[in-house]
Amino acid sequence: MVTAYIGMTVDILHHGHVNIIEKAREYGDVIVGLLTDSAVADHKRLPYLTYEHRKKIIENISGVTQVVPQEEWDYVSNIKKYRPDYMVHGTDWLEGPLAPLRVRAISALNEYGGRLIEIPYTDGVSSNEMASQLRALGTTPDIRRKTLKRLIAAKPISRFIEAHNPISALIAEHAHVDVDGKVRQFDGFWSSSLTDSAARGKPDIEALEINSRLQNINDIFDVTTKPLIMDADTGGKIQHFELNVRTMERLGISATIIEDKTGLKKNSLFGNDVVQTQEDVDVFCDKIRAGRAARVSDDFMIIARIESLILDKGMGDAIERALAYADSGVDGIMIHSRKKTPDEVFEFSRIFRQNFPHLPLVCVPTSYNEVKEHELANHGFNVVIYANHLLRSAYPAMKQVAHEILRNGRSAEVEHELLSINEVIELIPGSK
Ligand code: SPV
Ligand code: MG
Repeated sequence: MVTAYIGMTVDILHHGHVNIIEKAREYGDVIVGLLTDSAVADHKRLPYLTYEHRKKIIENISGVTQVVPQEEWDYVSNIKKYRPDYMVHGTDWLEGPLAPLRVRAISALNEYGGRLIEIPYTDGVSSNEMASQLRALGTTPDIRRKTLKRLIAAKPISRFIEAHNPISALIAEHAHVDVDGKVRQFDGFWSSSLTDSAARGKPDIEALEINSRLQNINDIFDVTTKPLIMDADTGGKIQHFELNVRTMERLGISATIIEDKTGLKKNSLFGNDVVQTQEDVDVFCDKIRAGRAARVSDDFMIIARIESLILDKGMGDAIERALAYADSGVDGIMIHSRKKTPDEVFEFSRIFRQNFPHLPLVCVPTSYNEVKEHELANHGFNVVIYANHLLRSAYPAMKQVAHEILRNGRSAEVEHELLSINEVIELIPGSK
């Protein structure tokens, strides 16, 4: 059997894929190496569709003989494994960030006499272009909700950033930088009680009505596609939490984080400068169980946030609570700290991981902000949340402009600091 190998992601199937399959068929039986979520995750945005859904689509395309997983961005290990007689690829990798993959693929093929066939890239279709069209179409609550679990499974660490309104969420949705040929971007949004409250000029004391928080998230969802984790403070009364879990899940929120405090909640970063009471372990476990029982699908995650280190209760208390919450079936643990270094959260993770090697761990490095994401990942964290940075960056800029206008009696001096009208139009689809 003569074989021809093609590596593909097939998120949005288009005629470019069909062209390449037809070409490969001229050489042999077509093996599609379908890139897994983790093969893609480090290099570009996670595909909209799961591996299983993408597999179902591609294996039903005529001309495809076999679909196998390609677990890496690089082709070499599958070339070695399947030893195809031909490998077929578009000419888009002759230069640019994909060029090193080409060099390695050629040398792997040369080892046994496999041949590379390159065909011109189909004009007018690029996956990136398709992705922006898909963004314009939006997403569904189901697809959005599931994405957090997929990210956790696919990436060493997923990065979330606070969005307190739709325009900050649009910035978080689109921000990207190229680092070493990989596109780095935020994986999703954090709906922060602190910044949602601050944006409305209110203190972070669980005073905003949940409906106003959810309406804000709904407005964010109107114009974005990435997943969102909601800070639900203490979760409130158990019976209210059960109802709110249903609403969050239906909206397409991926996870809620509830903190083990009781009474009038104050922001954690105050620590013991204000009176804050931690919830009884058993009562909090009941809340976790009630929330889990209330949800419709297990795509929606309930994550317990431990405040022991914030309140100087010690590592022993933090671990004891973490083990109890994990035993009660929670879907993840967030350990919070207000120290300047990550030492105590690393220590927490080291001990916790001895008991629960895989339960997702979340951290919020607001005070220990020198730690790098890869260090957090190496210490067992799955999700990092930049909990307040877009709000904190917006307001100094506004204040500065307000002062300059007052000082100068006009706005000309600050014009260069402002978003141009063209940039507004670019950021907000449908403006023209
Ligand atoms: C929030 O962003 O509202 C949080 C994180 O709960 S913290 O402000 O650090 O308590
Ligand atoms: Mg909060």
